[in-house]
Amino acid sequence: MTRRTIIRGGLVITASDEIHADVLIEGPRIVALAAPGAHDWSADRTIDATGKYVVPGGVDAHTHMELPFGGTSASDTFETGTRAAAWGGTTTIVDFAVQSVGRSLREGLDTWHAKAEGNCAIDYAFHMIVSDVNAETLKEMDLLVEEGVTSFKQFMAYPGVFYSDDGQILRAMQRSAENGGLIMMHAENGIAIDVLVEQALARGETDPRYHGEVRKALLEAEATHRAIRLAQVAGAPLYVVHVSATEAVAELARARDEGLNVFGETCPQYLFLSTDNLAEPGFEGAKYVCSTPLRPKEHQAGLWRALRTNDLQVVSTDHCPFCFTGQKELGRGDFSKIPNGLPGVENRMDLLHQAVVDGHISRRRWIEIACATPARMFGLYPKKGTIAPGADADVVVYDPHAEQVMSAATHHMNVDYSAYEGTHVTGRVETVLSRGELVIDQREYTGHAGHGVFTPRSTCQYLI
Ligand code: DUC
Ligand code: ZN
Ligand code: ZN
Ligand code: ZN
Repeated sequence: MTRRTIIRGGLVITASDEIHADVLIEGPRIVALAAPGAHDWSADRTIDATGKYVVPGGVDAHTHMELPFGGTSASDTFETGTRAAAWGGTTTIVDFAVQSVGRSLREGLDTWHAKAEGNCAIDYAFHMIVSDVNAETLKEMDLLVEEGVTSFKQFMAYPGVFYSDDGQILRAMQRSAENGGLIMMHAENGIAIDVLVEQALARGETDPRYHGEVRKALLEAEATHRAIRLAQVAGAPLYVVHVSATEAVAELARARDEGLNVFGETCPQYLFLSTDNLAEPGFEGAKYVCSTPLRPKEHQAGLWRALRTNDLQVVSTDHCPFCFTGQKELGRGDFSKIPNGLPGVENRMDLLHQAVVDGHISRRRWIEIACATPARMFGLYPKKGTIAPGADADVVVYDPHAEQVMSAATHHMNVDYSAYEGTHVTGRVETVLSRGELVIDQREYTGHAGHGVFTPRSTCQYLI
């Protein structure tokens, strides 16, 4: 017998609607919505959501579990990171498999499958980081698209590691124009940044705050512009990851006004944190070193505005945690050696709900940028990202009135600090289902490693 669950009496919020409804789940899927009480459904389990929101599980389209980077490795494994994601109301991650230079995409993807398989609490999918564009790689891209790995990240930053030059970028974009893949761009001029890093260090400017000064907003905007025009020449869509500078947003807005299939993502750290954090006394600023870097506070209003006008479409985390002790500390005396990345997979849904409370976005927009659009952008909709008959029963019961204080003492990410330590937010995840199974049951973890499965994706469903 298939297990039946009813979620009763909540306000169901999707990207398009807010309705008071009961939700019927059979096995792994949602099968019906009905006016509260207007049915004679029987169930094995009833969840009372009176006074609560019933929302789709979050889709975090940008995470780096166990990423080897900067001489160390991101501190969340697929097991700890997906458990923390579930605690924060996220039920799908799209993580980045990495091609090493000189190796095949296949080898990189297999390596990431092996890390994730059997270890995840929630469903997962992969993007592929393309570090070495050559004739073989380009052919492999076609095969990956067929296997449901339909997006490819390239880097205009990090020369010698992940970096692609303009010719390699153009070739990959041309290929994606043919095979339906979506190129995701880390848009920062890494060649110029490396010159500024060398000059800063030579002047004795070694503190974390100089990380923000050398990685200039103009160099993000310049790279964003270049990526857009290369994509236009190739006739390919483009998704720019972790947009932090308003100058880069302006490039995206212009391209979108021209009718191009150009999309942008930002992250909670750019909306809630700033260079003030990077400049915290002593070496504390290292906790906030990520790329693109945090920007002066003035950029935040422009990012919120772009999220409202749809010049930015997605908020993902770029979750890439490194412990302060032993990992961030690798960069004492040289900011360029601080591993780049912030923890956040557990915090995203709550921080964006706080943005609803603060009046930056509406409730439906919250669900759109955190669930529905990432699912559409990366070919997971309507299986993920909405509450509708036929969709996976990835559902969060959210208490919009609960108060919480974010802290490393209470979070579930495997990292020894919180980027949001002491931040008060209104709203909290109460119960989470993943494909009909309880993963969080009234603030108790009931999930298990291996519940989450690899989820192949179709091509982008968000093209103009
Ligand atoms: N940026 C980060 O902050 N960390 C990992 C990779 C990246 O591009
Ligand atoms: Zn990046
Ligand atoms: Zn990233
Ligand atoms: Zn299970």
